[in-house]
Amino acid sequence: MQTEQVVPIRTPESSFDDEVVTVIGPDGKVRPEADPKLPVEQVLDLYKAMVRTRIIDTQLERLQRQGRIGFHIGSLGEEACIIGSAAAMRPQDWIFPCYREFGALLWRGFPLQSYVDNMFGNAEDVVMGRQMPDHYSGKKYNFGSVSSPIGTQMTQAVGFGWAAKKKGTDTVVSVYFGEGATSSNDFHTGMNFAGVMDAPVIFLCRNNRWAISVPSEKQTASKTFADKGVAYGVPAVRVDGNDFLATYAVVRECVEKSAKGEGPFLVEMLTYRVGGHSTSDDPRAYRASDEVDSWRQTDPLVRGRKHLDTLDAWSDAEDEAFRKDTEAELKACIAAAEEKPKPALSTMFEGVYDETPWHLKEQQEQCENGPRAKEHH
Ligand SMILES: Cc1ncc(C[n+]2csc(CCOP(=O)(O)OP(=O)(O)O)c2C)c(N)n1
Repeated sequence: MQTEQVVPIRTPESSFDDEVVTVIGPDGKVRPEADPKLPVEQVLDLYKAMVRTRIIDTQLERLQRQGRIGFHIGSLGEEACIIGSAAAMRPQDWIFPCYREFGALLWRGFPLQSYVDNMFGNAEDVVMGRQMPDHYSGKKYNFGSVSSPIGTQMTQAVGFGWAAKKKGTDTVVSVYFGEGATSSNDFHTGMNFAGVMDAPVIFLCRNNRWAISVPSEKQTASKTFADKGVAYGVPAVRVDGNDFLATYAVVRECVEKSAKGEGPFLVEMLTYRVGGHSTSDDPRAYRASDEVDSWRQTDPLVRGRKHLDTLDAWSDAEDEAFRKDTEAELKACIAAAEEKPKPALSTMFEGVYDETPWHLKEQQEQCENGPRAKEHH
């Protein structure tokens, strides 16, 4: 006998199942109805930024293997969603990074030399060597600090966005995070607050399928990560994160709406972490190589290049020359960064207080005259 259902319990259906925005097809041609119709020069700039990001990632991984830097966390395979979304933000908008978005920082105009100085933690590193490599900060470029405890940047971004709104500006804030971070407390706090306060925040979820060794299907019982927006009253959308034009188009639309006070958005960008979690990780311990190989087929740079071919905008010779120039520029930055001294011991006591309190002065005195000051540190 079947019991009649009287309690209207809803099963978790998804309204997003097959809805993924794409612009560039596998043949490189665009779907005209979704194309953001950027000028060719801008399309080319986006492509070049993706290539530059890939070159830097590859070289930094080598440097870590050679023992010249201690760590790198990269964006191999995720270049399109990072560059496409960063480019969709207007200059007055703010970006709050996770830890894979050095490409977005460079897109904002942060000098490559400063980024490389951060990798070496030398005296010219913006965070004065106090952090791990890849923990940069770019206030002058409207770019928040990397905060490695998972999810914390989301509440920071929402607070910033809400303040901007209260000040009467039309500043929009974007915040990056991986799909694993949607299980953090700060995701829930941030999404809830943004939903209630209509904060102008674009939540950019890089669904790269892995949170270190945890696959995305073990991260949530929700059918998609975009579904999580619905629970908080935050409009959400899924986009092909390996398609730089689709990511640009979707995020741009969210920015324009947010700037008009039409509230927060959640964008789930579908991509894949082709490399290890960081240089400290060996993914062969937990995932099959054929999975990685199949994602290599959807490489955002290859698709981007195919698109440029349809525009007749870029030749093999130009591509090769651009790669060579970028490699040379990077090599020069690395050589310069390696020559620079480490931050002076005294800088450890700077940058927190406007006026140094007595107990720090005492510690500084002891430190500068103690045995450590005489040794290499
Ligand atoms: C609060 C906290 N818990 C655990 C960690 C260790 N940790 C560093 S990265 C990471 C996985 C994050 O995965 P995801 O959010 O999907 O981002 P992805 O690395 O894939 O870009 C974890 C668990 C941390 N940094 N902070």
